[in-house]
Amino acid sequence: MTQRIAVVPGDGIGPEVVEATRTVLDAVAEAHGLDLAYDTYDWSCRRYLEHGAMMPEDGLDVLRPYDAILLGAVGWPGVPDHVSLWGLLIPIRRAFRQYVNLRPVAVLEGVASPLRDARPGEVDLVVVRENVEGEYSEIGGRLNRGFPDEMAVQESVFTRAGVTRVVDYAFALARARGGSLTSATKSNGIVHTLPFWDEVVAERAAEFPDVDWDAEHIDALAAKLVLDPGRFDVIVGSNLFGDILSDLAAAVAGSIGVAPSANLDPTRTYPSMFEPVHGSAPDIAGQGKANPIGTLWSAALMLDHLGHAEAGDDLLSAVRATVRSSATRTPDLGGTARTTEVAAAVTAQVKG
Ligand code: GGG
Repeated sequence: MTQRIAVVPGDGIGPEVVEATRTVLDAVAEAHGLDLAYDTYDWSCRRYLEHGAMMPEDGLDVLRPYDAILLGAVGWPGVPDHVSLWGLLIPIRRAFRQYVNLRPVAVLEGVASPLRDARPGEVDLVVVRENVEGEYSEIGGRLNRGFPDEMAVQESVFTRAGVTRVVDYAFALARARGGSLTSATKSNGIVHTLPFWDEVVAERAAEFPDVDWDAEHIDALAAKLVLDPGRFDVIVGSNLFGDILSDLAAAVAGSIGVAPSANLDPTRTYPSMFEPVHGSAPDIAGQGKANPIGTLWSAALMLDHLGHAEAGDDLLSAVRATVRSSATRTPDLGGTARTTEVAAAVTAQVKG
């Protein structure tokens, strides 16, 4: 049966890394006999500047029937970041109840971590970011615009259902990995929402008695991720904490250019969305230097989610082999390879 994938390349380097990934996916599909079909949508800041909206009014209805969504990057100078994000990425995450944002982090062989003790094989963790509530909330407003007493209020939203489901996902993942769980909190300073988060984590822990877990305040956790990244396995955090921690962890692993993410609806009622963690990088857009590894790794997560675990593993092995060779590393990894050359090298690995 054909599986249909909606492709939204987006802005900046998004189209470059997505095109590279599409080439590789064709090779993976051929090698594994997969029947994947793609439709591409030009929803982006360019569209916003031309039509006043990042996507058409019925954009979410267009995406709903797909089996998965592959997204590149969002954001471009001239369009405020909150406009581009709340006009495309965040509505998709929310409408399709993608309440888990899964962000694996590993030091790949050939990628130098800025930390002398973080070596390949020693850092292998997953950040589970709550993806549809928390600090990313539309509730709030601005008052007295332009006056000296101007003010802004933003409400964080933590629901029992929302915290429970993401924490359960993280505990189950830690169990499946034979690892441990760390909960990111800040319940000493944030007096309502994060003590509530802590309570729910402790309650859910009782359902997973075989999983070791602890809670760390986000400030200490950030320091420990730098000082001893190898001690972490699964980290669960609220929307904002998970976002920041996963960028930090990606930097610890050597480059945000290789970091993947999966926005998952674990119930599979709606399509899940796969995107690199990095943004649109306008400074290098159009130069052919973008690192496609984050998108390729995200595509491997997509294949796994679509039921093609072996194809996903093969793609990830091809990515690992490509990064191992200095000739096929992009400038962010200290190499000189172009985006298309990396894609060609991964394709060659896939074809074996
Ligand atoms: N690859 C998607 C992208 O452009 N992400 C940039 C970004 O700012 N994301 C914010 C978020 O994940 O909350």
